[in-house]
Amino acid sequence: KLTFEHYHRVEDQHGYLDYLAETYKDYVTLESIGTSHEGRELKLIKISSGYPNASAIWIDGGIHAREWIASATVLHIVRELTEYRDNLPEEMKQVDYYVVPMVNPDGYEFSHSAYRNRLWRKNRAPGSGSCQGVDLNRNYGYKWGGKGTSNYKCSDIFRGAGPNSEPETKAVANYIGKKKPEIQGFLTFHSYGQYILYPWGYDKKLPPDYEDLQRVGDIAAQRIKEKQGVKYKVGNSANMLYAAAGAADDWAKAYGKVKYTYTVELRDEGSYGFVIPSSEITACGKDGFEVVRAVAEALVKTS
Ligand code: 0X9
Ligand code: ZN
Repeated sequence: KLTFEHYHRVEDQHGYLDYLAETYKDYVTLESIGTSHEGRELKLIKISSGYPNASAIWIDGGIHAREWIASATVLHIVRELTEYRDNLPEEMKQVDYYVVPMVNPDGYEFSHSAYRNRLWRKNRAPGSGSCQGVDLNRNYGYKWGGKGTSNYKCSDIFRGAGPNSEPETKAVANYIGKKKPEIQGFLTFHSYGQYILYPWGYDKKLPPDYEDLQRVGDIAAQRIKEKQGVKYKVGNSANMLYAAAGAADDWAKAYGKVKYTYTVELRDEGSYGFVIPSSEITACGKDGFEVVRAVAEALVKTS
């Protein structure tokens, strides 16, 4: 069991997933979708609705090493979907969930290894010093190499040697590709800034169905505002933040054909930034839950 009062190391996070699979055998299954550069497992937990033709939502976190709150938030959501399943709104019980709480275990562990490494962002692909690692959120194969990326190894936004060159990226892309068209929601959790962002991110362009994406994002943001008292801004990635190509969200939308694709930037708005204290995990977990709920409702309504 996990406490949600602290950030947990990868081993403990995996232990929690094992515990859930053991305890809720009838609807929870675990799978390893690949291994990281340093050989850590990329664990996926599937939470099944039990309905044969259910739509599914993909949820991931921890793609950026220093954004500790992201994987903690995803685990908090997983807890709501399993241990507190009886309390879920009906719509949320009617979709399946594929969840990878920790996409970048090597980077995460590195950011725990010494204080000076706390702000590590990339994975741990071979290299030396800061010239090691690839920004996994610049490594995906849609518009790879475009705006907001670098081909300089030492950069924090190094895009890697080629599209999906990294085992972590490849694992996610392969899996989502395999589950097409079942997966109709894609949520990737990051920090910080309090944004609910939708594609495209590679440039200031909007997908044809952007009004649906804006509407569902607005519903989530409004509920977060009402229940949690904090504001999340909803909009297109490149317009609200900056253009950055080769990110997971654009890939999911373009190649995965996932309609409701969002990048969620959790709390805060900059006071603590990446080093947000663990006392905020529960609050962020609830914020994230509302985004999942809004997407689940949209899927159940339109199916
Ligand atoms: O730059 C990123 O990868 C994300 N922000 S973060 O501060 N967590 O690093 C934003 C990604 C938004 N999506 C796209 N630009 N496609
Ligand atoms: Zn991030």
